[in-house]
Amino acid sequence: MSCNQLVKQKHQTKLGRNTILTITGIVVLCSVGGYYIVNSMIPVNATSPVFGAPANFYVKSIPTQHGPIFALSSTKGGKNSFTPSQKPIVSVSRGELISFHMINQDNQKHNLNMNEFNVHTKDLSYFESQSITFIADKTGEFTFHCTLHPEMSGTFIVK
Ligand SMILES: [Cu+2]
Repeated sequence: MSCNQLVKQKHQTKLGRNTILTITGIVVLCSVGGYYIVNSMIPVNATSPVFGAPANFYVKSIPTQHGPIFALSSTKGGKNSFTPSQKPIVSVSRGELISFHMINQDNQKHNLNMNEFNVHTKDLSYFESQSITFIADKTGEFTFHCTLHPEMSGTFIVK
């Protein structure tokens, strides 16, 4: 084997090792990334991922003269403005994929819960937000509320 060939062979081996390392790195990154993406697509009241765009509801907790309330906005039906109301009402169809995006705009902590659909945010601090996706898998009238302020509530209707 000539010196030239030896150098060439050594060079190829080195390249090969780097290529393997790069591929391993990409595979690991994709697996970890994929795991989180697929995991984030599992509704909180389901066990397998759901592909599709959810109906988005934006919930703000805001202070009022009469205490904190939930204010609601949705992308459903082209509406997209917050309507302050003591008791907001959300109406959806059975089987719909729903995302609640909650942001706390009050300087005390608030959360949002709806036990029937396993919807529970953590206690959110000032301007902290959390999104929860679930399937409206049963019909009826349900209440979502803040456990820290039982008077803070809204109605969730599934038809
Ligand atoms: Cu609250």
